Amino acid sequence: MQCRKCNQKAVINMRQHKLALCALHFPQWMVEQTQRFIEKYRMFTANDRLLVAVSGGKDSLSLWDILWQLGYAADGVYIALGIDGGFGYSQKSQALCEKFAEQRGLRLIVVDVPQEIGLPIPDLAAATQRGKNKPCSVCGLTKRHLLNRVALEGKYDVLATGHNLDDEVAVLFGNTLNWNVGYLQRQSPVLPARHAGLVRKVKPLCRFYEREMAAYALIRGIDYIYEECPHAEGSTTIYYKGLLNQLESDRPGAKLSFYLAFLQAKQKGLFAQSGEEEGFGAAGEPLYTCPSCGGATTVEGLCAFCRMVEKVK
Ligand code: Q46
Ligand code: ZN
Ligand code: ZN
Repeated sequence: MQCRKCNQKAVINMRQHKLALCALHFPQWMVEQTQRFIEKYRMFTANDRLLVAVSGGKDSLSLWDILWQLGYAADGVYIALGIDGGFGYSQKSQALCEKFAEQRGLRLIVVDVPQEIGLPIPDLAAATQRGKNKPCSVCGLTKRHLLNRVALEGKYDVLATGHNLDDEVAVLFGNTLNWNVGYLQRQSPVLPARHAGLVRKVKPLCRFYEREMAAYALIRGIDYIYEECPHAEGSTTIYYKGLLNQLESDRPGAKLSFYLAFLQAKQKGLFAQSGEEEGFGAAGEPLYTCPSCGGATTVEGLCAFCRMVEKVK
């Protein structure tokens, strides 16, 4: 297989695009495509200050690398969850983020959950009803809250995350199976800030396959954590990803067209878009202000994060 641009040996063949590229042209193509998606979905402009949520994994570090190459002013934020899993998961991933930032002279903000809240995620989950079986719901809530807070406090215009197409399609698939209209209305490459306590969120990698991200990180020599979080095992998302991979291998491009057709259908009004205005969530639900942290909440009174922290205290 030869590179379409230079006829050298191709390192990747993207069947859904009928495009094979070499080790020089593939990363260039990824960077150009990202810029195209940033413009197409009106994610942000060169004047915006960006904050990239990095986990130490290939997607978020590659996103930071791409934005850096494109010349955007992007700082990173790492949430230290205090998860060990027998191999120092959090410690290792933090070290990789720090190394990445140092190599490129970028600013990394680290938020330490045990220091902030008093307990690492697994203990926090055990101390609340929410984490009875798995710490993931407590972890997700904590990450969302802290990322949003760091972005607001630092006066960043946008919070960027490294969700790739496989992530987005697995979520879409799950929400479609359950016809979870509220979540479907919210799923988008851009989530505008609908409340003074919320920051704008964007997903510039949402159209790249996981294998493209892995190839990019490898070619760019990005040192990332290969191990998954120990709590990810057996998750529904991983199960859906397996099913979708099977579909993709029989029908190349199936994931991408499922996702793009969903975005188009939404644009055409498949789900009545009721909550475009500030003060309302994507599903049109009113947003209140948490009296403790000033964040947005769908119920009057403390937000879910502050309630959890109260409970732990
Ligand atoms: S939610 Fe669950 Fe992840 Fe948190 S506890 Fe690990 S697997 S890191 S994306
Ligand atoms: Zn080439
Ligand atoms: Zn709150």
